[in-house]
Amino acid sequence: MQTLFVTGMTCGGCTKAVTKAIQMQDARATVQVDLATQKVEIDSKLSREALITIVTNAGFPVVN
Ligand SMILES: [Cu+2]
Repeated sequence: MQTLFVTGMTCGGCTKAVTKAIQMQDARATVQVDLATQKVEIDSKLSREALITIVTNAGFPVVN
């Protein structure tokens, strides 16, 4: 399980966009978004660096 803090997510559409962007690279990834805390928990074979790149490219800057 990897945790990213992601800015700019405001609604279910953003949640879906982040989830889909990750699942395009790893179809079996599970993604859990908490909009209130901007925390995204990801269970995936992808590296942390890859996940940060994917989420950032989807339009949501990653804090750490
Ligand atoms: Cu949204």
